[in-house]
Amino acid sequence: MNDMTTPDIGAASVATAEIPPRSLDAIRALFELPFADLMFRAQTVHRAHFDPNRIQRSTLVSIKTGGCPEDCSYCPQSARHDTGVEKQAMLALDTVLDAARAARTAGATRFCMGAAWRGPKSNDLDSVVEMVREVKALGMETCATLGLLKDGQAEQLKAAGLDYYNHNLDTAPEFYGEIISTREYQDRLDTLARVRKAGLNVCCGGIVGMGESRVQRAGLIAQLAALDPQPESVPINMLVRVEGTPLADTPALEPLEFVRTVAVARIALPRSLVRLSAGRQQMSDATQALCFLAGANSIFYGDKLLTTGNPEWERDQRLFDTLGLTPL
Ligand code: SAM
Ligand code: DTB
Ligand code: SF4
Repeated sequence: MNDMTTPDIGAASVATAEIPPRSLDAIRALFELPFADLMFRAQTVHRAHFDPNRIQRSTLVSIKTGGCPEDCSYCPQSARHDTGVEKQAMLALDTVLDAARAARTAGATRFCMGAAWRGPKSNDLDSVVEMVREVKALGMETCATLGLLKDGQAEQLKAAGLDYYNHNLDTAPEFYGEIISTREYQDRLDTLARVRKAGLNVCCGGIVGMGESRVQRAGLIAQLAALDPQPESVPINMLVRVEGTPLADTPALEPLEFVRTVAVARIALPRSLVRLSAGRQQMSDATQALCFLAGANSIFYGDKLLTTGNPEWERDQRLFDTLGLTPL
């Protein structure tokens, strides 16, 4: 028999699918929903904008590793933390192109070049420009994550054929000071504005599991959702707790709380590619499957992120086969 007091979640969700919540209160309320209701809403929004069985794949390469002057407390590449990551000079162009070809062969459509800098110096940028031009010529989408950009640098990258620039807000403004002291939240927003003004696609997300509260996770999503236009790609990273970093002993975030965060991101950023990013190697297949169900439709693909591990191509292929997922 029908229980007439049960709310019609289906109709309500479809009706609200077109008006993404942006206020902190509305985003906080999503986190508080019963899990099944949250997942249903996220799937409904996801299906309104994407094929739910297709996943985009990006491969990362660290073009310049370690020795970074910044003090990001999660990061194994900061010179201030003793993590065993060796400082390395910039990779040669040929090495980068070999990695890009291997990623293309494995099925990645986007190639993301990361550098452990506060921001690129002018001669650094000349080398990256060359890499972007050549990777683009291989027929891949190009992405770079080089830190803070000065006026004119985003335009140089755009002219070389860069498609996306990744720069994360990392966390909520209220928690940010606990994590990083060498650059301000506003510096990040300024770089994002320069990237947008140059006509580049924006890839911007954050990290969870750094000891922030649920309200602060909502605060991060609210900041991302308030970017206008919203970022085309939104990486949601689960903190990789690296020995030697100040966050190494942070208690692990419950996997289902991570899934909730992905679902809320999907609802608040309905048209963005939401990327299940760092932390997949430490996740079960079941948790990853829930993240895809929650609306994640992109991953980092390849057995390394920048300095830490990522599932091997073969494991991801098996997971895709099991779940009936195909590349986007
Ligand atoms: N140095 C540049 C910058 O910080 O903008 C670009 C590279 S930096 C490593 C890119 C992003 O990687 C950071 O913003 C952060 O979100 C993410 N990241 C770094 N270490 C991480 C970790 N241990 N776990 C999860 N994400 C991490
Ligand atoms: C992003 O949001 N996550 C990626 C990419 N953008 C550059 C980096 C994750 C790094 C994880 C730690 C490491 O491998 O050093
Ligand atoms: Fe440097 Fe980027 Fe790591 Fe911060 S996140 S220490 S800026 S490489």
